[in-house]
Amino acid sequence: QSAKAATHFTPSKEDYQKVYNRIADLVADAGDYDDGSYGPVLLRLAWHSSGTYDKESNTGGSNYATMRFEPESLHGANAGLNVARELMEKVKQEFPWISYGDLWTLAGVAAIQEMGGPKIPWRPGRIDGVASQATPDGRLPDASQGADHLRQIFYRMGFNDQEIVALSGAHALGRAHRDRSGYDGPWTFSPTTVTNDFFKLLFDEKWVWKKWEGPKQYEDKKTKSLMMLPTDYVLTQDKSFKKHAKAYAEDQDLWFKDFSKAVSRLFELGVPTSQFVTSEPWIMANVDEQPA
Ligand code: CCH
Repeated sequence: QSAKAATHFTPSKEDYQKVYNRIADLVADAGDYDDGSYGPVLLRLAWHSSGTYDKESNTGGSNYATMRFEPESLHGANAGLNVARELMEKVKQEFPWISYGDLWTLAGVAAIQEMGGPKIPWRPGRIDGVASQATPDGRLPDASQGADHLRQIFYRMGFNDQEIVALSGAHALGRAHRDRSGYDGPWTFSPTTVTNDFFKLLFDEKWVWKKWEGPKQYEDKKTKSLMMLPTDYVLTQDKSFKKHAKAYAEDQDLWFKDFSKAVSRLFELGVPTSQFVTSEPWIMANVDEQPA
């Protein structure tokens, strides 16, 4: 790789595909970690590095990967994401020419695609920034709040109600950790596969407050093994959110299509168009679509 670290190396789509493949290897090679995959925590890293965007001041977003620096790395919302950043550090060592912003968002793309989700159009061009470009704490959503808060946070990024709901379906994946957010448990029975089960379960199960010492969260009455955050449950209570959540519960293809579009945009927040190396985003190949 040393030749490729030279200043004038211009990586091609094939070079980025190699990075994607390396990330995909690591996603699958998770041993006993959580549910056997690093996919969910990598997606969360990509989302938290993008979701700081503010369209008014045009600050935040995925461009500068400022979560590498304190205090952003220590913001409460980012607890546990050191796992994902450290994992990506291995990839960075092998492919030193890629920027952290491109690496982290490409990891989000690989996580979704390799866990059976839709293709996420993606293109490189983010550049490594400096600590002073980090945004203040409080730009990411607070799970204990309601519909007004969700709108305030996501409208600030430039998303509408339909996109807020589409993005929330990511909670089909992964789990909450007591020692990270304080919440506990998975949202679905298949936390390493991208499905519309998050929406289905929201409507099909009866959700009751969990009786415990931890932060207020819901549990499914039947098995008591699943959870919903207050911000998840509100998607069934707010009239406008509910309309979209119902549609996604009934039609996984529709959700895949809308989720793909919204995530693709999410990962580009804060990146000046002029920085992208291509006007048409790329579709990266899944590992199983490539010759062995
Ligand atoms: Fe989320 N999320 N998220 N989330 N999230 C948590 C975990 C994941 C909120 C709160 C939490 C999105 C939106 C929201 C993932 C992707 C997305 C946790 C548990 C909390 C709390 C963290 C822990 O303890 O480890 C709130 C509030 C919102 C408001 O909308 C969006 C959008 C996305 C992606 C598109 C993923 C994936 C996880 C699982 C992480 C893991 O480690 O398993």
